[in-house]
Amino acid sequence: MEILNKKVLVIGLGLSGISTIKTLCSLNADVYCYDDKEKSELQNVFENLERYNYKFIKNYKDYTFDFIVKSPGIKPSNEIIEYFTSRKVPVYTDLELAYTLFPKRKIIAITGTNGKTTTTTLVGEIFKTANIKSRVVGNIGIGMLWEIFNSDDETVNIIEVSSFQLHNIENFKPYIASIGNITPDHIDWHGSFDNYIEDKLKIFKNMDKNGNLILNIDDEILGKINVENTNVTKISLNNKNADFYLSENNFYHNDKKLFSMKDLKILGKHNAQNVLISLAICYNYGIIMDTIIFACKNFGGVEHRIEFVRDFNGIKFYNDSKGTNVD
Ligand code: UMA
Repeated sequence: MEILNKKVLVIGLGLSGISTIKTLCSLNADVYCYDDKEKSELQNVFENLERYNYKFIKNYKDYTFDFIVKSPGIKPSNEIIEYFTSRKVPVYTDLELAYTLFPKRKIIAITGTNGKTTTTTLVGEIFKTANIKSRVVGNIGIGMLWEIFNSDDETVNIIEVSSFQLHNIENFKPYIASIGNITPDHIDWHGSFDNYIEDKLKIFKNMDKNGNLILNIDDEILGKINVENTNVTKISLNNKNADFYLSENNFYHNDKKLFSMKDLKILGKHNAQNVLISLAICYNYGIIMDTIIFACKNFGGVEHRIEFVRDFNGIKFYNDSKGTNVD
């Protein structure tokens, strides 16, 4: 996309908005931004953006724009989004823009209702161990556009992707993608579970036979979907027909035993699932299995995700304060 002088409105001045503004300004777009918060509440943001040439506006109806980039969490039913959508102004999130602005960058996209942060972090660790230039970005807490703008075509972008980001994609096309599970979450945002599922499944809609989609076939929804446009690698905690599976607490690739759950520092079936997805992603990327196994065995988990705190009077306490749903 030719971005020079394009008039763009960035809505939401959080992590994603700041990263988007820096990138668009650096590409010499004509950048405007809006936030529900008042100017006085955004002083930190303005300081962060001191070096960039953009305009903060409140009276958005006085303008027209070539396109809008909204913070992922802003609902489609938001008044400003509806205002511009009804005027046929395209609305994207940073995920679509990342692909549109930098189509040659290598993208691994990881989604699922639960476990995506752990999987994304583990995949990042495996790439690091394999000495492959990579960055972990996205829903994990790192605005992706500025990171991708500052990297090169050789760097692999390992992106944690949310349903909010996927809602607004058109052409986004990862090289490898994974969906770990789909259970009800963010229903207030999507309007229904069916809409949520539809948005999650968009992750592979533009993929082709050069790519690979990793699916957890134990999941009620993912086990039933029919994917024809790209290659599929199946993972399972109990089904030996999957490409990567767990059997009697051992990890297998096809029928070759790789290592045992006991070799890992992280616990639980949910983490075994995250490991299986990571194995499949990294193997499909071409990393040698010994390196993948070495990195998995050394992985210590992610803060605030079923993180063991202490044993008190025989009761084990875990910190899962990052969880956003009942599952
Ligand atoms: N705002 C408005 N109007 C609105 C809503 C928000 O003006 O209607 C403004 C707020 O005032 C705020 C800004 O928009 O100034 C957005 O802040 P934010 O915290 O919602 O968003 P970011 O800081 O940009 O963080 C986003 C993701 N947040 C959401 O999707 C809600 C982060 O995921 C992500 O890490 C970050 O981009 C970088 O990519 C968080 C998350 O909770 C961790 N994600 C959900 C999840 O994991 O379940 C999807």
